[in-house]
Amino acid sequence: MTRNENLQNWVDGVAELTRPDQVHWCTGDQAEYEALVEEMLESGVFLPLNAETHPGCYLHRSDPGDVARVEHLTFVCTSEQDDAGPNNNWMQPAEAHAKMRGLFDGCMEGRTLYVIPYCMGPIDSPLARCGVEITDSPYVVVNMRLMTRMGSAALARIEREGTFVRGLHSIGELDPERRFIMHFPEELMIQSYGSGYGGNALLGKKCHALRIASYQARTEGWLAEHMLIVGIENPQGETHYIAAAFPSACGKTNLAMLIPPPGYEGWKVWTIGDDICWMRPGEDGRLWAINPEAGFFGVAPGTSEDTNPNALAMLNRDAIFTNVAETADHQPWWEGLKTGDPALDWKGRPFEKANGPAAHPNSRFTVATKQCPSYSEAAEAARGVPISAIVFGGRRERLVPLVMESDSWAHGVLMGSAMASETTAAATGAVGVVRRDPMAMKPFCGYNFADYWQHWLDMGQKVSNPPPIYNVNWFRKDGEGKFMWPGFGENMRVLEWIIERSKGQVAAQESPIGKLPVDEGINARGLDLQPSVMQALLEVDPEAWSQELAEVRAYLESYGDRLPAGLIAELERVTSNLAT
Ligand code: GTP
Ligand code: SPV
Ligand code: MN
Repeated sequence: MTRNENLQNWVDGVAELTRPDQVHWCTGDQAEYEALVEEMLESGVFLPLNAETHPGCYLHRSDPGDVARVEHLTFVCTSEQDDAGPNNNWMQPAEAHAKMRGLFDGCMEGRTLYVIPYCMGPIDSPLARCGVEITDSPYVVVNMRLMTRMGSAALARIEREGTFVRGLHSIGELDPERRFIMHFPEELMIQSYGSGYGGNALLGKKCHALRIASYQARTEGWLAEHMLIVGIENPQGETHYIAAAFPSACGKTNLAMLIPPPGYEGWKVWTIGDDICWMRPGEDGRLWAINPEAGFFGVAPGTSEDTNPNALAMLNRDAIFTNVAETADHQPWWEGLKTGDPALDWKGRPFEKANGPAAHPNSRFTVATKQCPSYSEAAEAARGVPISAIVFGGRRERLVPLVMESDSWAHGVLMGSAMASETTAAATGAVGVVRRDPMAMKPFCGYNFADYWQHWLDMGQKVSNPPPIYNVNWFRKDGEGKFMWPGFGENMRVLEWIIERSKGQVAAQESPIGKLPVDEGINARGLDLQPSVMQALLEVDPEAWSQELAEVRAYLESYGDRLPAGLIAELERVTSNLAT
C-alpha cells in the first residue's frame, strides 16, 4: 500500500493482469529477508551452504538455459527507431506493449507478487533516482535487497518526489522462446519476462541504472556509465578517485578492490563501486560521481586469494552464490579458487571433467558493498566523489598498449567510442570474438550511440575542469597465448602513473595515437617482467593502428548522419598523425 496514487494504480493494474495469489509490499527489513530465505530453502530455490565456513550464504542454481544476459532478446522501444539507434534492437512501443501484455496475462497465478521500492544511490543524494520493481521471484527480492537501498526508505522518497522508474518482471516459464527484456525510455518503464538471471531480472541494475538512466542523463545533463569507481590514497593521505569502464567480465570488480603490491606500503585503495557510475558536473567544475548500487553482483571464476583477496574476504558470510560448484562439505567452489575441490558442478551433478567447468563461467556472487574490506564510507556521500581520471579499457590480445593518455577530452571520447573487446560469458553467444564496444556500453546504452557520443563531447564543454581520459589493456598476450602483464594487484602500477599524469607530475612521450609512459615511466620494481616485455606492452605498431582506425571509421560511419562531426574530426586528426 502507498499513498502515491500513480504507484498504487500501477500495482493494482499489474495485479489485475498477472493475477497473483497475493501481493507483498517489501519493507526491506531483516525479518522479511529471513522469511524469504526460509521459503526458498523449503522450495529448493536456495540450497544451504556450509553454515560454519559460510554463515548466511546460499546457493542458487538457475535454469541451465538462463545463465547470462540475452542481448538478442533485449529491446529499446522508442517511438522513433532512429532514437534507439543501430546499437539497439528496436520494437515499436505499441507492438512491444501488446506482446508483453500477452505474456504477463495471468502469469503470476499461484505466485506472490512482490512490490520492491528501491533507490539507486545514497537515499538522501540529489544524484540518486528511485524505481519500483514488481516481480514474482523471491530470488530477485533478496538480490535487490543486497544490490540496492530497498524498502520503506525508498518508498518514502518516492512518495515525497512522486517520480520513479517502473519495472515489471516475471520469471514466466523460463522459456527462452518466451523471453524479452523491453525498455520504454520515454515512459521510464521496463518490462522483463522469462528470465530470472542477473541483468535480465534485477531491474535496478543494467535496465534502470544504465539503459533508462543513460536516456535520462542525456536530457538532464549527466552521465550514466558502465564504470567502477575506485579511490587511491597515497602515503601523503591524498585520495584520487578514478572511474573506469571495461566491458562485462573484463576486470571492473577486480580493479575496484585491488590490493597494492609489495613496494606500495602506505598506499590505500578505497572501493566506491564496481559496475555502474553516475556522474554530474559539480559547482567546482569537476565531475562528481556516485555508485547507484549497494551491492556487488560479481564474476566468481578467477576470484582467489592471489587475484582478489578482498573479494574472498567478503564472501564468507551473508552472500548469495549463483551457478557456482560445491565442495563435498558444501562450500562454494569455482575455477581459479585454488583451494578445495568440486564435488557437485553448477548443475548439481557429481563433478566430472568431461562435463566442462564445475562452476558456470558466468557464475556470480551477490554481496553488500559494505562487506568489502576496502569499502569506503565516501560511497554514502550525497554529493558523490570528485573524479580525477576516466579510464577506458577492453580485452585485447593484440595491438592496444598497456596504457595511453588522450590528448584532449574529445580525443578521450574518440578512444572510448573506438573501444573493442573480446566477448565473454556475461552474455549468451560466442566467447572471445572481438567486437566494438564503445565505452563498454554496447549492451547498455538506452539510445542512439551517435547521440551518446555527442552528449559525451558536450559534457567536455559543460565541465570547466574535466578529468583526463586514459585507455588501458590488461589482456595483451604473447606468442604462446600467455598474458604479458601480470594484472590484478599489479594494475596499481598503471593507476599510479595515471594519477601522477593527471596531476602533471611525470613526463610522457607523444605517439600518434596518444601519450605513452616514458622508459621506466611505469614502476616495474619488484616485478618479474623483462624490459623487452614492458617495451612490447607499450609499443605502437603504426600499420596495425592504421588498419584499426580504418575499422573504427567504418564502424562510426555506420551511424550515418547523426554521427557527431567533432568525433570524425578527431578521428581524422589521429589518422593523419599516424600517416606522418
Ligand atoms: P561484470 O560484472 O560482468 O561487469 O565484470 P567485471 O568487469 O567486473 O569483471 P571482473 O573484475 O569480475 O573480472 C572478470 C574476469 O577477468 C575474472 O575471471 C577475473 O579473474 C579476470 N580479470 C580481472 N582483472 C584481470 C587482470 O588484470 N588480468 C587478467 N589476466 N585477468 C583479469
Ligand atoms: C554484466 O554483464 O556486465 C554484469 C552482470 O555486470 S549482469 O547483472 O548480468 O548484467
Ligand atoms: Mn557489468
